[in-house]
Amino acid sequence: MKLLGKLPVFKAPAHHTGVTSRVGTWLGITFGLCFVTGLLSHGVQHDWPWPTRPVDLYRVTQGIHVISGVASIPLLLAKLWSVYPKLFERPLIRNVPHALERGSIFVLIAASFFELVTGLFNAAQNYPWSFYFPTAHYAVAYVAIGALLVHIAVKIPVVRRTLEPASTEQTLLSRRAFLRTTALTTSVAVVATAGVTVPFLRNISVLAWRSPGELPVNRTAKDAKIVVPPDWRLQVGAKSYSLRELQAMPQTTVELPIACVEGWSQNATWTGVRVADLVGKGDIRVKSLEQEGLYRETMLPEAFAQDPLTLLALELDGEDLSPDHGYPCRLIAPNRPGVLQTKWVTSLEVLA
Ligand SMILES: Nc1nc2c(c(=O)[nH]1)N[C@H]1C(S)=C(S)[C@@H](COP(=O)(O)O)O[C@H]1N2
Ligand SMILES: [Mo]
Repeated sequence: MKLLGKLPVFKAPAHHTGVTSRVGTWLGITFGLCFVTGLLSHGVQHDWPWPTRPVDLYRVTQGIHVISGVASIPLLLAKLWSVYPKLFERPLIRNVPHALERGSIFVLIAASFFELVTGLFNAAQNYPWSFYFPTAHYAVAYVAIGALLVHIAVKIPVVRRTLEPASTEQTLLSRRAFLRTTALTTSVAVVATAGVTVPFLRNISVLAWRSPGELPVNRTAKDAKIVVPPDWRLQVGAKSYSLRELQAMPQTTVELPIACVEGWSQNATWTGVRVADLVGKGDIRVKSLEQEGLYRETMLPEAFAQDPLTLLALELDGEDLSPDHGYPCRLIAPNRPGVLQTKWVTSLEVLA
């Protein structure tokens, strides 16, 4: 046994450090993309400066966030598989640097699993936990990326060495096979889900959690307990407008996507009154008829409020808004996350 163990040919190909390095490099890239786009998404939802153009920018960054997250799952599993024997190496701890390295790996694995699992459940609109997802997902992202940076710093010399060509033809081939399988699994995972946000993949994304065609609904009028009073009027500062009065104002039609933070996105045609025609200069507080719920009101920065594409929409795809899409009126603005496209709007208030 001892003798065989020394022969490289008999070493399981997947457990070779060359494989670990390569899969690790891919994983580093998908994790990096996921982290950066996640930070952006967090920023947009927390009043960081964010442009109104290109109109699809958030759609793209959030699409990359979810797709790179999905790709990371098979890559992480392949990576763990390739280092699996090492995780149980004895002695568990050799010295202080070794202890630190092992500790960071443990943190890295735990945090990565937490991020990928919570992210996946969130994308599937399923919240089987009691903590508030965005805060936990955001905080643990820093833990994961911190541990990853330590891990990369420690491993760079090994990665450099092992990315060089393999020693024998046979190990080379079997390692390639493992890498190819990993790449294939990752591609399948991506293609199977990316249709939620990439239009031309819609029809082949069998696992996409949103069906193609209709604009999806995240929170229905019933879930939000919306009751539109018969004498509903839109309140804008001291003024107010009935639905008929809004319909009688100059109407604008725009094509803009809803880009949900949960990853799906879809374009639609919206018709309504320009917000800039209703309010004066300044940031705007947009309130809805919803009594509770995190997205019942939002802040619309001045650059968005004054943008000619930003509407208080009365119609979706040429028909009156349905209750679920925000009847009597809803906000639609360019390059804004779905959570901030407030439905069932009841007042606009210019903030000083
Ligand atoms: N008042 C209110 N507006 C809301 C929400 C909400 O919960 N309450 N959900 C938002 C979310 S998360 C998304 S993705 C979009 C979806 O719009 P749609 O249902 O018309 O597709 O509405 C947004 N507007
Ligand atoms: Mo959303």
